[in-house]
Amino acid sequence: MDFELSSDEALIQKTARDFAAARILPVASANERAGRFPEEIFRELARLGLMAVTTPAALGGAGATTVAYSVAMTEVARACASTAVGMAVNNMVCEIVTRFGTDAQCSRVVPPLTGGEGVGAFALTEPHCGSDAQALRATARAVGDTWVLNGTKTFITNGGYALFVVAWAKTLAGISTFIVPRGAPGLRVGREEDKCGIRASNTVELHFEDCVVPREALLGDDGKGFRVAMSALDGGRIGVASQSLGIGLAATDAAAKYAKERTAFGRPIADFQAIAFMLADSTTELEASRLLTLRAARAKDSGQPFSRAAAMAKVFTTEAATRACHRAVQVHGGYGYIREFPVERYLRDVRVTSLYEGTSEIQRLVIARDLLRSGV
Ligand code: COS
Repeated sequence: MDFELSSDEALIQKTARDFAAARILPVASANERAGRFPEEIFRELARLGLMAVTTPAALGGAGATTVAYSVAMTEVARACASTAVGMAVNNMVCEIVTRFGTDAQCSRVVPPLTGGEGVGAFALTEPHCGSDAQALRATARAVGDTWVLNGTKTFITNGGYALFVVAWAKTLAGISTFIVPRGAPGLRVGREEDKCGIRASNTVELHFEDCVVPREALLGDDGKGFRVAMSALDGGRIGVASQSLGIGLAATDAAAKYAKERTAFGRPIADFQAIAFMLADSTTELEASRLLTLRAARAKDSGQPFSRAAAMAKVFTTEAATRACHRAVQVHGGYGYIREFPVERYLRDVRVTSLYEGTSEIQRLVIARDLLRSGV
């Protein structure tokens, strides 16, 4: 397995790193504290191709690989995990529509999302079901030349700002996928969640109340939407792994810097094995995470099955990054628990990564089912 980046991938990584340092990091902490959705940053990310990295250039994307997407995501998340999750969902929505949409759907929906006119949202989860996605209750009835959607979606990232929502509902044929534009009659944005972390991201309920969309809003085949959702989540899990890697790296960087500056008993605390070994463990686990994540991304790029690889990357990386953030707070002592230092934000931000786009338990289930079916 080749883990070297191609020159295009390295260029995208550098573009993301430079932009994150210049434009995202300086406002990350203030935006997170204020719960301010960084719309202007998303527009600038779109201009750089980073809101749709794998989408073909003909539709306004960067036309690059999943590996390029992964390394760009890590760079953005190193600066601001809230920005990273908004970027991740937009990338995922562009990929779903490009993959399953008709030419007409692609040309109507994708260019505004790649061009920074607004963001996309992914609406699967409902108040009573997250892990058990097939239990969703939203419905879609065919009425004349329209579909009429009813139901409630919850924890919808970007939902309050979405230009297009990709939403799942049950028709007579089964779970199906719909593209719902902003302003569709009967689509109402509900309450915004007051979250523990990633507070600059927008997380809302969406209510579909006799929401009317045209027949052409159906994405893919009627009744085949569950597969669309599952295959989108496989890719999304590489994004979340990449995001959590960025948060873990930022926390470990901050901890290493602090350990060299802070003295105790007459020496920098980095001289104590108790501290140095924490940093060593975080760095080792994050490097293993990086390799698992790149491996999943390369598998996706080469057209191989990658569900298991993506689930392994997600469960390992999100949990390793969470440990790294805990250690970073520990290295800072009391200073790790106050807002003057960034590590408390990393710890709050990282926690959601082993919850959304499939909990750690769901990743283990996906891995176990696959290995019991196909062997190790
Ligand atoms: N890609 C394509 N198709 C898939 C798939 C995948 N990764 N995983 C499952 N499918 C298909 C199966 O092949 C099966 O198709 P058929 O009905 O044609 O045989 C169908 O989907 C049902 O699969 P399965 O029986 O495995 O479904 P389960 O209800 O047991 O659910 C889990 C599978 C638990 C893995 C799934 O519900 C899941 O991932 N849940 C987590 C959802 C999630 O991540 N939510 C977060 C939302 S975004 S914040």
